[in-house]
Amino acid sequence: MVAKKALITGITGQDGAYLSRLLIDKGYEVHGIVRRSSDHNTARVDQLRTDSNQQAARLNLHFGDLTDSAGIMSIVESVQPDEIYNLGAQSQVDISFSTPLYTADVDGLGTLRLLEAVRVLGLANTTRIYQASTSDLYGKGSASPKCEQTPFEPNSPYGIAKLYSYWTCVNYREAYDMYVCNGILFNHESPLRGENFVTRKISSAVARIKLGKQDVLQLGNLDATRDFGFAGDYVELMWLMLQQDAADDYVMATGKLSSVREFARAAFAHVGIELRFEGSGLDERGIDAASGKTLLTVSKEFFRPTDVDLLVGDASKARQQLGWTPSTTLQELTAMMVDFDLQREQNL
Ligand code: NAP
Ligand code: G4F
Repeated sequence: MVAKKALITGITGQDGAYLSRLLIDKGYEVHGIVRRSSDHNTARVDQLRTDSNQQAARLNLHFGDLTDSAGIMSIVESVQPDEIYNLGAQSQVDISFSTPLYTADVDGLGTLRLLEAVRVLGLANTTRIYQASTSDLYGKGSASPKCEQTPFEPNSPYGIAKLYSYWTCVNYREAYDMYVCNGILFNHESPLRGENFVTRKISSAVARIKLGKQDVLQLGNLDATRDFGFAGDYVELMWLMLQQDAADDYVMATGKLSSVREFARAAFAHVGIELRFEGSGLDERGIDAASGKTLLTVSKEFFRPTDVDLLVGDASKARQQLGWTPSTTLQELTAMMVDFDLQREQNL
């Protein structure tokens, strides 16, 4: 049987790494777009290239960038993919406030470039497309939990750029009958999460503090509340979405809430440190109940001009129509991340 071909933008990111492993295990020929960089940026998929010859033979990397229409067109033409997973993005919400134009170019127009490449190359009826949409689309809306019908009210340059992509995908599905799906993903984390995102910032700091390599962890909005899942569970649903009779949009979420403060408390607890919170606002501190030492402080530097206070999702549609449920609990996820960082720090 001829192997299916998948093209992944953002293959060097957290989700790209989990998804490429999943697809290779399913027998796919995987192609990934890698940004040109002055240094090595494929660390998250390097293991796939050395695990076994069979896996390495199924992984093909191409230099490209979502801001470069001609390059994207040329890669799509040469690969002729059965499935495209558009994971590439400037994905940091806080950074989008300082780079709004770049974020709009990559996260908004980048999707249009990909869809146009598929359409212009005559692949509209053969190539299925997954778009990495986001719970950040809901922004400041107060309805909770959020489902596919909940109105979008994005309040960051990132969320607004992703909103353009969301509707572009819906429009290409309706106008050109293309198989295009939006996965509206709530926060999903893992040991491969970038260290600028709050959960990994916490897990890596907890490991360093436990090992005596760092004194204090500085965070921003401790009250922010998120629906944290495990990235390894979420990539399975991305694939499932492209295997249906008809394209549709789905929320992916655990339905459970945790504040940043609670996540930090659980991460410290995992290494045997009981954190007691005192004070409020910028004066709030997390204190080691045993030693009385301050291990966590709040800094203005990590607050955003506008933030999303609470995000929790209702993934009933994915559960009922695709049989998908996330299997990893928040406690397991926290333990997995902290243990990974402890081991990494010990080996440094
Ligand atoms: P990530 O770890 O930040 O990875 C982003 C990927 O996009 C990286 O491979 C990055 O390349 C690539 N990229 C950045 N700019 C690019 C450009 N101009 N052209 C081509 N590629 C570019 O993000 P993730 O957590 O895996 O998320 C994957 C996707 O899901 C993103 O679109 C994100 O916005 C979306 N999403 C994520 C979550 C979440 O909680 N993780 C939730 C909802 C939606 P480099 O490695 O070179 O930087
Ligand atoms: O980890 P975060 O940066 O994730 P955020 O903003 O929710 O975005 C992530 O999830 C989205 C899905 O909703 C994705 F679309 C997006 O690509 C990305 O993967 O921040 C989570 C919360 C925020 O409210 C932030 O203000 O944590 C709060 N926070 C508190 N202190 C912090 C910090 N965030 C970061 N990054 N760093 C801090 O020190």
